[in-house]
Amino acid sequence: MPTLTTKFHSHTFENPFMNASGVHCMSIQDIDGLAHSAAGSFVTKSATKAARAGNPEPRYLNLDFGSINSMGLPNNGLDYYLDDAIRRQQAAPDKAFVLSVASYEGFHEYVENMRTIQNSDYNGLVELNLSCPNVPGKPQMAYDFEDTHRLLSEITAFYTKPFGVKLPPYFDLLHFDQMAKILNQFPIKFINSINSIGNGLYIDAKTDTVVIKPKAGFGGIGGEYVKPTALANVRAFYTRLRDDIQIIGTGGILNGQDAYEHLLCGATMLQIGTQLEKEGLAVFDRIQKELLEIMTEKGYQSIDEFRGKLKAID
Ligand code: IRO
Repeated sequence: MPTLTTKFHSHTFENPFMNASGVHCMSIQDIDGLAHSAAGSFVTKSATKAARAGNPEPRYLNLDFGSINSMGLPNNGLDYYLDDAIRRQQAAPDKAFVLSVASYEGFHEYVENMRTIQNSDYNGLVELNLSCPNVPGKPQMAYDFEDTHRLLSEITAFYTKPFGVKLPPYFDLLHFDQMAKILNQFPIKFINSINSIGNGLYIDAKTDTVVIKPKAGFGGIGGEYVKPTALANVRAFYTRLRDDIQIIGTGGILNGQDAYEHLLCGATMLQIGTQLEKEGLAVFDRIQKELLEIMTEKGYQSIDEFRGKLKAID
């Protein structure tokens, strides 16, 4: 029987699967569900300094081929997730997870939130979300290359704990080059590609209306729709980033084959968003079985044997 054991940063996980931030991780109860599930690890809902109610509803809809959301960063505030993270870390030091941090106010709140974590007892992994597409009037940080460079400079001037960045999808090879060049200058431990494809539009054919209320129906697209873009982003960064920067592959993972493809492109951990929302926690068990079947068929004993080994046509 092959193993799904995965080394990520300084931690070893039974398998690479996690939730994607935003799904099943708003409350301590949600997080407990993940902690007790078959997932190898989990990430918390992106937190802002202050608790937020988020955008007006309806703000999420499952679609035949994915999902659209404009949640608008609803969360219980950084202290809520940080206090819980510290408690979990003290109770089970070997059960690593990821604390997700965002910003509502922009640049300075990102810095302030990271300072809060630096000054806390939490010393586990942090995912800095530079790619929320759904706050009206606020652009996605990681589409501004100069600001991203400036932000990472400011943060790494004081931040000494392990962290990575959640990126939006990029669509141009030059942008992969530019962002990789920036990220390679900083002591980040990982990236997470991709966040949802921002500002898509889904129309209800019967009523000729949009399906979510915020931003006139514009929202982040996830699920099956986004897999080719997600794979391209994982692959593009895998071939451009320093070897010590690991990749969390997120986007369009519905089954074992999707997971296998993300790993083949170079991902180390794998996050599931839309399909977790649709299927619930049982998704983790199913996908692991499917991935193990594929590995068995191909004669692989471990993920390390095929990670990153996507073949090109000569
Ligand atoms: O609307 C959200 O809360 C949200 C966030 I922070 C994000 O990073 N990605 C997304 O699709 N939705």
